[in-house]
Amino acid sequence: MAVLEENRDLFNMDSAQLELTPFDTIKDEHGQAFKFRQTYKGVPVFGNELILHTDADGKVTAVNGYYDPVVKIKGLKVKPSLSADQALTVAKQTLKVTAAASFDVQESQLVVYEAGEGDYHLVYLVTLSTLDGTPVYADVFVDAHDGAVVHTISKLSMVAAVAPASGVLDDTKTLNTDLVSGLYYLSDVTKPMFSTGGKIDTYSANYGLSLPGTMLSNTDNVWSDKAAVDAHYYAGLVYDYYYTEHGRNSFDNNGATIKSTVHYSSNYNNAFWNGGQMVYGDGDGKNYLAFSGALDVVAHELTHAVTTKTAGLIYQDQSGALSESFSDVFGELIENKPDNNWLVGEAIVTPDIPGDAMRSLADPGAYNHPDNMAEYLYTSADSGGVHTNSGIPNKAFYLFVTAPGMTQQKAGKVWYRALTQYLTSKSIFNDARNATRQAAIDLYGAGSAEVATVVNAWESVGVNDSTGDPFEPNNSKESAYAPVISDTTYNGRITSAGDEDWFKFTPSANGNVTVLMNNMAYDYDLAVYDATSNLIGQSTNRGNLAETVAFSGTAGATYYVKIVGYNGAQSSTSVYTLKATFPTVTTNKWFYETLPMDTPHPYPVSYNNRYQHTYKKQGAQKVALHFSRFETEHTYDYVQIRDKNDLTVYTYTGTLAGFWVTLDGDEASAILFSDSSVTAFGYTIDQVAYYNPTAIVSAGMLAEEPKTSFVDPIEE
Ligand code: TI1
Ligand code: ZN
Repeated sequence: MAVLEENRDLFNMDSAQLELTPFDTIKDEHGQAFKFRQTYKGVPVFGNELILHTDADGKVTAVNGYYDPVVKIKGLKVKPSLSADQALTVAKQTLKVTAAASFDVQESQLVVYEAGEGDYHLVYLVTLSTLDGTPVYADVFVDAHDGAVVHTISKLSMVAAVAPASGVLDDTKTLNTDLVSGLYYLSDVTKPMFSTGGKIDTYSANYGLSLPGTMLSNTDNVWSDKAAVDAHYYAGLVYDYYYTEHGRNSFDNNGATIKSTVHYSSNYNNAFWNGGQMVYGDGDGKNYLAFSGALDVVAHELTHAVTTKTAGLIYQDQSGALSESFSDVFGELIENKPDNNWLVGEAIVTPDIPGDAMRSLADPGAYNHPDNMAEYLYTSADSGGVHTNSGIPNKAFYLFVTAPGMTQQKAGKVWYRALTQYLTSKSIFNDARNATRQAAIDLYGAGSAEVATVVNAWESVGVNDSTGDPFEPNNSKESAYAPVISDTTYNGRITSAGDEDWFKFTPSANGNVTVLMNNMAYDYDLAVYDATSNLIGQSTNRGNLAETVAFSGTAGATYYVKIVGYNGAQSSTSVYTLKATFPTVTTNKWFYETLPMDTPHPYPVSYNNRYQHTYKKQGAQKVALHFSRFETEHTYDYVQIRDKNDLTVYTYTGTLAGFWVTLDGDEASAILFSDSSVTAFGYTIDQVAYYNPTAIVSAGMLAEEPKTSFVDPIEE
């Protein structure tokens, strides 16, 4: 201490006595080492120690280590505002071990911690270790003044690993596993939530009833438990959907660990969310296979957790049927089959009967479930028919998502917003109608086709707005409802004796126009006028016979449809359906070309910036490349996508599923960089596309808009 005091200027130290505390000495035949910890007003400065060495004669030979002269000029208050117990609670929450029954280490110590250059905090350094659940051994630095978690350090050597495995249907997939102290666990530590400790952990109940059971583990990272493989893998896909599609970080949007237990009970024919985790039965093998074998079932269960954390729909009667419906809907959206058949659970239901399922969104009636309020089932079974009456909102969603111009992605945004921002625990179907309508207004604008489409969908299943006709006020030509979309059914009402309902539409090409009114309970009549109020045609059949007006329309002309009740015929509850069919030119102007571009397979090593593909389409507003296969050595070999100014817009590396990349401008280049070792397949660009809104559209050239992938693994 005296030597350090004498030399304190060397370290910019004011006083060795006040700033250093001896804590250890080591002696051997070569001499001694004296260890000192830096302290500030008696509080240790985390990580800062000095070691003074002497030779065997006691002569000082060296001083090494870390001492920070800056900490004392920061005026840090060393009297904590939080108690050690409060810090302990925060630390347990952070590590998600609040439920752990016992801790092998549970310590806390006040230290000064430098979070970033010159950013000092008085913190409780809390160390926790438990084997209850997945092994946890970590340091948490909790600010002793405001309780914020400044930093966490996991002290277990967790190594994220991957393993190929096959699922319930013998399909192969790649699992994320975790190597902890020599054992591999079915624990996915690769998701963004892991930065705050969130994982996907999969357990087995071993055919018993206690939950969560035991974490699945082995020493060779070989996984033969197919139900567990699928529960684990599909939970990851569901996490990814909510995270990338809706920015939702796990079911609580706060990175909560997602737990699943398979092999619950024996031959158990169901799956459920128990309030804290997912639970899967193995099925009896005849009526059901293991329930985790279907992505839509896994998504159904995890969506119950999202619902619980958001709308909180009460699990009975209409609110319960809504909960079931949201689970089914997101089950289908997450399954996201290109040719979605809207069948729920088809992968695991009655393996001997192909094409069979649990429920159908497209046709609930195929499973004896109602698809209209008129068929609503009043029952005390199944919590008020939650798995039956869900058919009504399921069908509304189906009508919405399959309407012209709608996509699964757009419909998913509307349903998600309704669930998370508008619905409440007591919500009934009518509230869901209003919630999805308002969500569509928020996302697409009050006059958008999306709003009309969603209102129509609910009307079609008999979930009517208590305010009556959804298209009011439309009592005159001037207030005619627009936009009427071709080939789309509108459900209006003549609500009083003098009520007139007006609609208008504009064909964008010459050709046949048909206006059809149907489904009336009373005698309503139909007329069509042009913009200068000339009568184009009318239909005044007797009674409730269908009315139709057909004529040859002109591109760009606006036509007005008038509906009136004959002789005062009216009803404030029964709907008529109106459908206009007219020629339209699609506005989607993506043009596809097949222009294969391949790297050599495999690509050579040290191929830096020498291999380049450029797709140029003079005058296009956007261009897009479709990579049907992409495999490079992760991190070391990568592909840059550059725009026409040679600016790198995206960088891709590793093995990626087929994806589109879209750039503004009329040129896109892919450039491969490889280092001096390890090669892989490279890539195949099998298709390209360009966007040109002024192009003349010819049939057969249009397809869906390319999807842009913004994943930039290197940036991440
Ligand atoms: S959330 C769970 C409720 C189960 C209650 C009993 C514990 C549920 O709805 N499970 C789904 C599972 C499912 C999902 C099966 C999609 C097939 C497809 C379910 O529909 N269960 C049926 C068998 C039911 O409970 O009536
Ligand atoms: Zn359910």
